Amino acid sequence: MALLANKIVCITGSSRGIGRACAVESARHGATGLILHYFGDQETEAELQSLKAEIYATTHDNCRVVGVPGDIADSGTSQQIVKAGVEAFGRIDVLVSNARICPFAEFLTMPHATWERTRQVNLDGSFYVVQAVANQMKSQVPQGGSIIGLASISALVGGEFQCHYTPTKAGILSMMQSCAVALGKYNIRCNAILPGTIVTDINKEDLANEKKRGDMIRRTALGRLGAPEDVAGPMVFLASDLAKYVTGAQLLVDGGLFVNLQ
Ligand code: RM4
Repeated sequence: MALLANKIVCITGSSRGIGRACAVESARHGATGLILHYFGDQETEAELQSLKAEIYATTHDNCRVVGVPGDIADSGTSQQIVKAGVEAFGRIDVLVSNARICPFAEFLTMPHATWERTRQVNLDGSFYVVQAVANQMKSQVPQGGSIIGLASISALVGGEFQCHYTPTKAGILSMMQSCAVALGKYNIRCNAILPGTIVTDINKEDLANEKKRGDMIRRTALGRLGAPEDVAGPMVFLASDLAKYVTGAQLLVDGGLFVNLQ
């Protein structure tokens, strides 16, 4: 079933983790163009090359990929993303605003630079790319698109070493709600995905602590932590026309972590 047939999908932070899984799943679902943003250092450059190879090897033949490097905290990167996307494909149907960082840290001793960088990447970066792509979606014919903000279960609950990070996730959820209201008249839908604990590079160190890992697994109703692929399916659904009346929604993708009090 090709839910994204002929769609042009743009993903920030696509070289690894959830963004990467979303890229592969979009191609599998028939997307014909992928605008893949990545950070642009040596490591993410290599990751993007392997992602491209994976997409070309494992999905359909007519999916073209355009990579756009840059720091998402810099608003110029978002302008570049739109420019490269429109040059290659003429339009953007789907935006997955995904690029995030979470340097786990104690609150009381946290350097302000950690707070600022986390806010700049997660929240400012989201604002810039959502605004830039929404302007493109407004001006294209046919008008409209689907914007998906990667928020988190952390938009709803706290974390001892995440006092800088959880406010950015709450902010992204709130941004999607207000953008849904602001952009509905342009046929642009905006929704938030709230992943639970998904095993990626972002929490590798944190989950290396066996006790913490075990505790997190026990809290899920499904008895396991998430994989990036677990988030990609719901992303495809929200991006697709199956979700054409869904806007301003929040979708927890957490294996039942949030509801499990006791
Ligand atoms: C999530 C949640 C997870 C953590 C990631 C980094 O939103 O807090 O448990 O691993 O953030």
